[in-house]
Parts: sequence; structure tokens; C-alpha cells
Amino acid sequence: MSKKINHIGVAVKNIEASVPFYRDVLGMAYEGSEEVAEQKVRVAFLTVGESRIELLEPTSPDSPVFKFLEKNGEGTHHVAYEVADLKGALSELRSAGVKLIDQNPRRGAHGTLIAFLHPKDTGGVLTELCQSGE
Ligand code: CMX
Repeated sequence: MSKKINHIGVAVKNIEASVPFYRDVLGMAYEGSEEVAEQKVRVAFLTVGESRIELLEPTSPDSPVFKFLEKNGEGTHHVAYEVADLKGALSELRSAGVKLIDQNPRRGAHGTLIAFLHPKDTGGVLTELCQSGE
């Protein structure tokens, strides 16, 4: 279904305060930030080799990331796998009985299409599937 991890999402209280560790200490390349209104988050991407970290800052108290931070504090939030055909992947997972948070693709950062699988059915790891925008 997927041939690579697209990114690892990390929940943070403040992107500006978090970027220096990744960019200046670890030496990752900072790609900039953008707001993903549909998910009520602001995100920033940093790359190392083929891998990317997505920093997630909530933009509203009803953001899922706000609730996560309240409960757990800052830390790993999700793992995102890249798929070529998100609709097809969701249909396969539905048939396999996996609980989907998103029944249909939603809009993510960088014009991607995304959908989340429920951590209760994925061994406790919030899992995102994403299809890159053309
Ligand atoms: N990773 C693993 N488990 C998680 C989790 C996470 N990120 N977030 C919540 N959970 C677990 C909780 O620990 C809790 O488990 P217990 O019942 O054992 O205590 C359970 O899921 C329910 O958690 P909750 O705090 O009551 O939160 P909700 O049920 O209201 O929401 C979830 C949980 C996963 C359904 C919700 O956060 C969601 O829909 N997430 C997908 C969307 C999202 O996270 N968007 C932000 C990122 C967007 C982006 O990357 O662009």
C-alpha cells in the first residue's frame, strides 16, 4: 500500500520555539510553515535526507493537537505514510475492518490529500496516509 514514510508529526506548543533545535542543533533544512485551516494547526516541515519532521502547533482550543498537548505535553503525534491512491487505500483498509477517522480524503499541507486511521486500531500510533499533490 505504501512504499515510504512521508513524515513524522511532532506536537509542539510553539513552532518558533521548536525550530532552532531541529534546524540549528540537528542541522535539518527548514522548509517554512503554513496553516492547515481544516485541521486547525500551523505546521512547519524540516528535512533530513529523504525524511521529514512536521511540527504541529494548534491554532484553536478545539484543535486535536491542542487536546493532545493538554493530555501528553509535547511529543510524537503521528506517523504519515505516503500512498499513490488514497481513496483506494481507504477502501482497502475499510474492507480490512480498520477504523478510519476520515472516511474520505481531506486537504493537508502542501496541497496533499490526507486521511487518519484511529490509533485504537493501529497499535496506539495515530496513523496518517497522504497522497502528494501534483
Ligand atoms: N496518538 C496516539 N493515541 C492518541 C493520539 C495520538 N496522537 N491522540 C489521541 N490518542 C488516544 C488517546 O490517548 C485516547 O486513548 P485512551 O482512550 O486509551 O485514553 C484516545 O485516543 C482518545 O483520545 P482523546 O484524547 O479522547 O481524543 P479524541 O478521541 O477526541 O481524538 C483522535 C483522538 C485521534 C480521534 C483525534 O485526535 C483525531 O481525529 N486526530 C486526527 C486529526 C489530527 O490529529 N489532525 C492534526 C494533524 C493534522 C496534520 O498533520 O495536518
